[in-house]
Amino acid sequence: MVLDSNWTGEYTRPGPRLYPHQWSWDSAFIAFGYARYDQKRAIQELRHLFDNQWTNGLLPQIVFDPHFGEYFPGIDFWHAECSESAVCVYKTSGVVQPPIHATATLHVYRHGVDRPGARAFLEEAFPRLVAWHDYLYRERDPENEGLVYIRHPWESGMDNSPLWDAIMLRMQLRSHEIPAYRRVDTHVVSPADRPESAAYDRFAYLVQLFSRLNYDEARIREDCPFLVQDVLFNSLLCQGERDLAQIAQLIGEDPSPNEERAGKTAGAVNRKLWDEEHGTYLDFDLATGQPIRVYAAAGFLPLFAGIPEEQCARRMVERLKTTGFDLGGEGMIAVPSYDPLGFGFSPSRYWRGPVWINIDWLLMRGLERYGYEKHARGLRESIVNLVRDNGFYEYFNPRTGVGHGSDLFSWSAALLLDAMSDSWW
Ligand code: 9WN
Repeated sequence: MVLDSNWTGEYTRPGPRLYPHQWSWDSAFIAFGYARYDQKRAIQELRHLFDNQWTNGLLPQIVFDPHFGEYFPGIDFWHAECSESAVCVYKTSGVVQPPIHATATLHVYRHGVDRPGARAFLEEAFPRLVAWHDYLYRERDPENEGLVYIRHPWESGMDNSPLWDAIMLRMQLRSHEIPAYRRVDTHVVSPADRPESAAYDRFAYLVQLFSRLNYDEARIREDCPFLVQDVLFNSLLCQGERDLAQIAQLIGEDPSPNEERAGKTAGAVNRKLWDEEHGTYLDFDLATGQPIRVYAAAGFLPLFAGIPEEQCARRMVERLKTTGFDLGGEGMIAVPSYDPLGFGFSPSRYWRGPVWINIDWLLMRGLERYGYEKHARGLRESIVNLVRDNGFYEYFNPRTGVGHGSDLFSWSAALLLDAMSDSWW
């Protein structure tokens, strides 16, 4: 019902009023849900995104729908036409989101009832996915480490997380550097749920910087104050490469380049991002050359990609149980996006602590992958109960379950459908 009401005929809106355009990782999460009951739509959803890929392989965070104007920043703020690579009628933003698309594509194939149709889509999607991952490794991994960087909080998908606070604080803007803009989000939902205006000033500043530099990645890399090797982004890329290798095999292509890249990224995540002291993974700030010592739920998501050794996975589960995340305990309804005992936690403000269904779903599948059946089952029940009792909200207070942000949020519905089905691995 939620997915049907957000379906536009070409793609699914993440939320009816707050997010009327197409968002990249939302579409992938949504495809996991459609894969269970409407293969045609799952394919259309991903195809519409791939059709707006830049010629350099960048898969945009947003594909704008000209029928809906009310969103900041809209098409005109991005100036994607400044990039030589954005030939796609210039209707996209100029940043990306976490690369979970290969995993979604393989999932759609696995659950496809129309087998020839499902296979044909694999063939169609394969070059798009290869171009997307090639772009990331080519443009975002200049030292060839196997780790790619993000250059805007929006690229993490966890836009207002305490993970970014130190970088945001460092960005001392002068008034003439803050672009003129008018937010729409705070007129649609409560401003108390959304990022503060100082965060939006910085979000907008970064967008203006990218368009001023014509989206030239080499120049952006020199000037951008936000360059982060993010745990979640790289974990999803690693799993994406594993799945791309599977797709290659299914359509008779050589899987070895993707297997190698997956191995290289997994190795680099373990070497550079593992925090031995706290038994979790940490983002790395390329501007300071230091780890970002902020403990968010995303630090546990290498489990989803099978990255940690068994022994590290055990430590992570211990840590999830004994910190404010309270896995399997009575204190939290589900695992919050940020440690409730961490500095700057908020139970209701966007990405600063509420439960997000996508994060808990990734964690659930990760726990399942490592054989932590009881915890995976507990998390599955939490996801189902949370949505059943409180509605299809974008995020939820981890103590009370009260919903926040957009109502009728598409990925909460889509991932609920997937969570209710069998184990994956
Ligand atoms: C900016 C659409 C998107 C999600 C992100 C979430 C939120 C946008 C915003 O909504 O971000 O991309 O305007 O706040 O943080 O993960 O993809 O649902």
